[in-house]
Amino acid sequence: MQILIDSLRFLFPRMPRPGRGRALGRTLIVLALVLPQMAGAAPAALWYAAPAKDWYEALPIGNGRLGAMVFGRPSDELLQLNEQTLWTGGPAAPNPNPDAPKYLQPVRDALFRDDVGAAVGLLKKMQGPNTQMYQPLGDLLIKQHFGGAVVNYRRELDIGNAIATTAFEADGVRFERSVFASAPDQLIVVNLTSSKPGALDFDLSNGHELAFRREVNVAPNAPAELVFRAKARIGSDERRDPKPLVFTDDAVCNGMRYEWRTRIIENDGRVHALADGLAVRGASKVTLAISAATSFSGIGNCPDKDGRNESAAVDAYYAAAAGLGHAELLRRHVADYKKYFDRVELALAGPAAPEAPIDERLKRYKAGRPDTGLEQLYFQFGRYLLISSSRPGGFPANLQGIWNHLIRPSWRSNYTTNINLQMNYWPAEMTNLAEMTEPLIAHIGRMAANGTVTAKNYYGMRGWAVHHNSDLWAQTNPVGEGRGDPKWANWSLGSPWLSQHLYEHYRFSGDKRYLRDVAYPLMKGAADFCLDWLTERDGALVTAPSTSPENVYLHPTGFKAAVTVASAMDMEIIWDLFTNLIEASKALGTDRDYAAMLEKKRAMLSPLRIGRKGNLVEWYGDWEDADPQHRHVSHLFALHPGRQISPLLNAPYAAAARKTLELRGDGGTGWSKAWKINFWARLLDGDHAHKVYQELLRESTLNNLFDTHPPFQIDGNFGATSGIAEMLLQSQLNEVHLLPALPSAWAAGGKVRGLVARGAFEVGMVWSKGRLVSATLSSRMGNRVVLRSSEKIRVAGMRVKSTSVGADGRAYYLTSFATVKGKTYRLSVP
Ligand code: FUC
Repeated sequence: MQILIDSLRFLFPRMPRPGRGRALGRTLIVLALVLPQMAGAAPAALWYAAPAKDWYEALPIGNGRLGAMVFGRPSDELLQLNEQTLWTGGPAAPNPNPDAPKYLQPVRDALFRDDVGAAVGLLKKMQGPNTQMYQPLGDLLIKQHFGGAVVNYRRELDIGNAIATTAFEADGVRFERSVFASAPDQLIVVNLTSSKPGALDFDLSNGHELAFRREVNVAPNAPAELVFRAKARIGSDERRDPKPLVFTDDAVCNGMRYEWRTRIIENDGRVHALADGLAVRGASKVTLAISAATSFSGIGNCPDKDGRNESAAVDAYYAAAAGLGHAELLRRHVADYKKYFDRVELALAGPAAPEAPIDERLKRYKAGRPDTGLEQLYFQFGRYLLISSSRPGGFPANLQGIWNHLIRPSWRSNYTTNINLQMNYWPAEMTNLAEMTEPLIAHIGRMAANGTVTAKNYYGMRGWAVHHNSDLWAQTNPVGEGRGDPKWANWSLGSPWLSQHLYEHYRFSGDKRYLRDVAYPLMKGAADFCLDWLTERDGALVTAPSTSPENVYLHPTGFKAAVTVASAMDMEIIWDLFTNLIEASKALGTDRDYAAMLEKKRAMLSPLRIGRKGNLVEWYGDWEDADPQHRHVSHLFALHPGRQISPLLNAPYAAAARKTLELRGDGGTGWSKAWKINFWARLLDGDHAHKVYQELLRESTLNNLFDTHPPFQIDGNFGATSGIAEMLLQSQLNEVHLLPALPSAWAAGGKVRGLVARGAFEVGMVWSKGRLVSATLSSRMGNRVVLRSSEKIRVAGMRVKSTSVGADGRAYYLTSFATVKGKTYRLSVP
């Protein structure tokens, strides 16, 4: 028994200590029964028995700013590199379409007389330039020479330590290469070894689709290095032939410079220069350090003439890490990474596929074989991707995080704000990665600055406006260049939706200073825009023009259109912002008059309606959809990520949301499925959420576990990670709801540790046979907690009362008690 207890304690360090009575006994029995089937408490690695065939099988590493896709090819290894600030173009034009404001009233007039065709034509006249594109940095090629055939090959991505490793044997020699992107030292580090002394022979060279300059430095008394210099394209043109590169120092703002170097920092062999690279011969252990920088010096600066000296920046990164060898760089990297990653642990009981390569496991999963190990790995992989693509001081993760090898990536690999950018950050707070929202919050600040100019220049309105596309330069104008479909180009409610993230950061952290100094002023600016944007019709406040991204309706009189008045989503987003501001003003004890005015306006918003089919009405009328299974489910914003609809709050609307989802179906792009996991979890239907999760893994997941739209788009990874957290814990209604939507596939047993709830609580739970067994609650701010659970709750050392409540045909218990900041409470089920 003691051995069992010890090993359980190893797996579950926060397990109650002996002497705590019956609850401990039950927890132990449950764990003893469940553990043998656990898919593995430690996060496994993604491993493969063959090299990547293409980029979509390569493995991503990143430190927020620098990224690489590692192919793991034995004799011609390829690392495709990225740097987060490498984009085409320069500062966004403040007023590219001075004529825009004069069309707003005519658009409204046309809409109000049901002349949608005229409104669409006029809306196109209000568009501006498209955004810029995120660019690849270049390729590092490692041509390794060895004799004999490759045997015992394995490549893996260890997401517990953020290291990609490739290992194989040839001619009796074992070769190993490991790659990691260090955040503390801002370098990508590649370490190569051979088991036989002197057997490591390889050539290094660079590559890129666009022109670049190369330098090879092998001076005595200096580390050998390979230098790559180039310049990004000026415009976001989509012509097949890129504009020729211009290397000038003239006054014209003509694009971003960039440089990266591969330096040999440790080497026990010989090095010499080749015409186009470096040769290493007779080594047994070599470490390369890649440093990169662009001339980007801020969103308002021309990256060429006002850019920073990128070479000096590359040097500075090396200088800051001077003297650190591979072992120390690795130690610092792992310590930094684990500080974030180890905060959350998820272990699910249930069938785990036998130890097999991920591509093999995915194949079997697609064929219908259950694999809870894969399901829990994908959750942790989402957290891995967020830590690797969004670090404080940097920029938000774009449509591809930071990983892109194409000079014309899909949708410009930009920031798309009618769902995608927001979805990237859904898991951040809940899965204990709050720091990773800093780049988003900072960029919202930049968009607010540009968006203030856009609101004024495009509409003559106060506050700040963001349309559906943005980029590094924080562009905020409606895109489309006069040819874009208004169903995406003219969507104008980016600022209130993004403001939700500002407020959620407060709800999870309880940080009032941040709320007062950062979030509140930005949220208020977004509300000012909404107040000006709203107009009155038939006694209600409506938006006009309005769209429901990016759907199309069939008007009863026979035409198809996307532009309407007061789409449900517009009303829900504005409701959300006003509600958050009213709450924030109360929490801060300020701005009471403004809050009172918002309350009045909120009451006047065009109301949500239930339609003929029992669905939630998406448009101004209860009209049919041109594509009833459209990937966007914009009108369910109120269910998720909003908090206006819930089975625990307003069952008829929740039933309408359910009907809407049934009519929409479970299909869609990767991100669409990911959103649906969240929706079903919010409807407290874990089985349906799990079904959609299975479909995401089966139909929208690439062999490297990247989500695919298709093609690759990272939002689905993040959205699914959020959805899984929503199945285990919810708190949007200011209650900490334990296991709100546990699917039967995971009911047998499981354990989660480190999830975060609004109100600033950290939560751990153990469950078995679909019931909560025990939990821990750590209070970060000392707030009062209201727990919602399906079982009565006991709190060790406290007298608490669980009150039974019914909601939506289910029985729940509410248990409320005051908490002390910094204290952890042990909960059990009597
Ligand atoms: C929105 C979506 C598309 C795609 C793009 C990046 O426009 O409708 O499906 O995800 O963003």
